[in-house]
Amino acid sequence: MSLPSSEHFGSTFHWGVSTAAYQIEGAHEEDGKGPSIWDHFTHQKGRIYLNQNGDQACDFYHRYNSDLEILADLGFRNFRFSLSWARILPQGTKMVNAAGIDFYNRVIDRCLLLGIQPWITLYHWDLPLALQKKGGWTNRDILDWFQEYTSICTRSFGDRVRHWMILNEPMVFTGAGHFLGVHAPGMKGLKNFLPAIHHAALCQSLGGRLVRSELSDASIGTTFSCSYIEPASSRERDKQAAIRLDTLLNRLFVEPAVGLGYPVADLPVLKRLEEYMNPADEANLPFDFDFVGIQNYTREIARYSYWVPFVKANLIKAADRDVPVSAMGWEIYPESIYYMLRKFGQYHIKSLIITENGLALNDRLSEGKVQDQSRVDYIRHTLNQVLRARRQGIPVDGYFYWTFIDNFEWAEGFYPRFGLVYNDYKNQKRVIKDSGLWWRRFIRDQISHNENFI
Ligand code: IFM
Repeated sequence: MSLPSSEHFGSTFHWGVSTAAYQIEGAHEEDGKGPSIWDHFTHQKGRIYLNQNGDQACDFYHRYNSDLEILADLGFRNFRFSLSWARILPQGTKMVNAAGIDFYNRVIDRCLLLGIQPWITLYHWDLPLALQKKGGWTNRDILDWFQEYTSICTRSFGDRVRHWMILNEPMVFTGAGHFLGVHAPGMKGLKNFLPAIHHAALCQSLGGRLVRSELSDASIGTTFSCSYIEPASSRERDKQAAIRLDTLLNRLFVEPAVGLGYPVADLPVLKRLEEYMNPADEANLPFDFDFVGIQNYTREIARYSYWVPFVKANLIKAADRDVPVSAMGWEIYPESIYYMLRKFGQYHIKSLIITENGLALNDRLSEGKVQDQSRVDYIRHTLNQVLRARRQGIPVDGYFYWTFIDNFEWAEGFYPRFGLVYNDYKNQKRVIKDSGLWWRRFIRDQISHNENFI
């Protein structure tokens, strides 16, 4: 197949990179910032690979000026980052930290000066610890807390920021953080998972409505993790297992948002969400998003399992499947993004943006270079799949690579490197990887039409 240059996507296609506050900022207790659940969680022994934490991370808090220059130099015109709720409201509500607002004002202004559009995610997992002490996402009061926080953000930054995303991957922060307990706040079980799901689903639509009422010109989205899920065999019970996991991992949050309600029919345990629902809730779950962010990294293979409660299914590790794997242990499978675009395309959402996609490798710095040709290959294959979907009429209007710079990868610590820019954590020295140089050519100079993409 011959390949597209960036021109093939059209001049209005958004090319960008994505990041998140806790993963890059550092300065975890500087200038009045309050602690978040991730500050707390990472300081508990045994939670994170090698007991690492994001106290310093990439020190973006101090280095944003030069980092944004690198970003602009690579040719990106869109930068997705999240706001740290605890930097803005150290106790979660009431007292606003002016220094926190000031920091994000400086980041936004720097972006605009460099010709970069800021895309803000309101919540990327770092809940203020003070709110966790009141139950966090399991407490229905989060609707009020989130409303107060969102209002402060839109009023502070809405004059310059057009693109807003309400939540980052609610399935992951509710599932990993409130059911499995492997992410902050480390809660487990259905009794935490179900209320967290319902309150997150309500906040995603409530946040959308609020941003729209305060900023009439805003383009409002929210983001979903998703993976193409296939059954391990043609046996009926594996097929049904794949349907249940697809319901849980891919459909749970988007369907209430588009007005379909929770997908109870395909995953009956979700009926128990009713215990947490007030009479008006059902009507409040939908919101007419301007775009939905798709975040896809891999494909999963599902099989029936008698032993797994509620879903009666599990995922077969990529390492046990004789397929290429990333440093996260995820199968490297670029076609997944095409199937996910088709899947989300069925919901008739106005616009889909790939707000995250990328490849984690165990990159090495050698003689001042990072040679990551396999990442370039992955990106090229993936973009071909995005173009395939776009040519079939699926309204995909942007692609944000995850991530700009190597950063703190949650429970995996600093080991997996996803960045286009290598970070030497000993001295915070940045080195543009070969993949970053490739992007610069791709976006800026437009790779030749004749080059073979695959
Ligand atoms: O690093 C994360 C990000 O915070 C959310 N989406 C997936 C990425 C890679 O695991």
